[in-house]
Amino acid sequence: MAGKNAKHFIDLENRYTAHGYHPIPVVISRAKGVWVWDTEGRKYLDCLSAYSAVNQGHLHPRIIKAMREQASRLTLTSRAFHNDLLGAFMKKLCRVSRMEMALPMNTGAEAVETAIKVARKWGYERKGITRNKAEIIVCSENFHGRTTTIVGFSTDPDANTGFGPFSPGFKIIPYNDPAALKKAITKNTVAFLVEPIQGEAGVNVPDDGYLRKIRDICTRRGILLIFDEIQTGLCRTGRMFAWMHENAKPDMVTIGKALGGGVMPVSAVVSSRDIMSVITPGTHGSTFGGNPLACAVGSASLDVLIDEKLGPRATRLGKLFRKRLHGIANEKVVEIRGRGLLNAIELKQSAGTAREYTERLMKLGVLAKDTHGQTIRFAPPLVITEKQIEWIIGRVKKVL
Ligand code: IF1
Repeated sequence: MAGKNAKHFIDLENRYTAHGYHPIPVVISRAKGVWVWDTEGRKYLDCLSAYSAVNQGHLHPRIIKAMREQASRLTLTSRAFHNDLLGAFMKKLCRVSRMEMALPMNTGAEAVETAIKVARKWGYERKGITRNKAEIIVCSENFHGRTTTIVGFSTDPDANTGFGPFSPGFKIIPYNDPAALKKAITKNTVAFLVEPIQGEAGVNVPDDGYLRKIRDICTRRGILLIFDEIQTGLCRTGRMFAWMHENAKPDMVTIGKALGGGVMPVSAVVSSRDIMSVITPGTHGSTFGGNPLACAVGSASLDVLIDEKLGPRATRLGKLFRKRLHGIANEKVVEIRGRGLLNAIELKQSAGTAREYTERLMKLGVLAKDTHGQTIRFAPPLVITEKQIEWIIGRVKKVL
């Protein structure tokens, strides 16, 4: 268990902070690269990366430098005025995502809410769908954020019990089932919103070809394909975006987490000019969306991913990680799955809960997070080295 010093911080947090989480009992006070240190100086390798928001590693020097310099010049104007960074940052984001136009927001949930609004408005204005009848298809076991509209179409009771009433206009189909998508489309369908890999559901990797198939169905039926790449994007699965593995270019992408370089919330929706043209002055906005500090940090975050080739690195080291996990898997392991450096081990019920394993890993200096009972997710910063992968494997072997 955490020492007395840690206990002080944990008690204080528990007393004054709403209990939305059941954190691993570690109190982090410093971080650098793949490493974090607790209040008593113990060192851990971060295998969560703040749920893939720290792909570039903690306190990346280029990102911190960009933040410091911009913070000494200009941090916030609101979009009631122009600023000298937003256009260039949006152009860079469009280039890396192979899209034409972007809309800057702050958190992932805001980006998803924005995508929902744009898709609906596009449906009414471009497809002639009856007002307030727009339908968006989503998948069971989805995770797209915590706002009431989004949790309204969650299939996780923990995420939505007690938060109703919810927004209508969402239809739920099974993940990884193209036929189910075909059947669910009606004359009022405007979009299919889906994660290329379901993160929270336990790193659900769909069959090869799934992204390509749903792209073709959406094209044929004239509905928008929206990939939520807030967790899978920005090199985490080996490509800049997961859709690129199958060249299944969507109509819209939500981006967040590592776009903020592990420093601050930066998110965005990217799409075509035609689709984005439904947004006109006064129809959408955000106090902090596109703020100069976020643009400086976001731009440096993209530069680091590209210049340090973190996509190919995630592919290479992800393959090594899964190969080593297969090498140490025993009768307790049901499945090892993942892509790039988004990986997970699923344990048998009889092996005990994933949470118990994460607490044992913590004692050995590895911080990983369980998801949905029996799965441990491993998503270290993409700057991790081979030697550090071997170090993690040695400790996973010990707890297995
Ligand atoms: C929590 C999960 C991960 C996301 C996808 C949108 C968002 C997320 C695919 C919303 C955020 C975070 C939220 C955090 C835990 C974490 C998480 F376990 F909740 F599902 F990563 F898998 N789309 N995921 O993964 O982005 O508004 O948080 O910036 O809420 O517990 P956000």
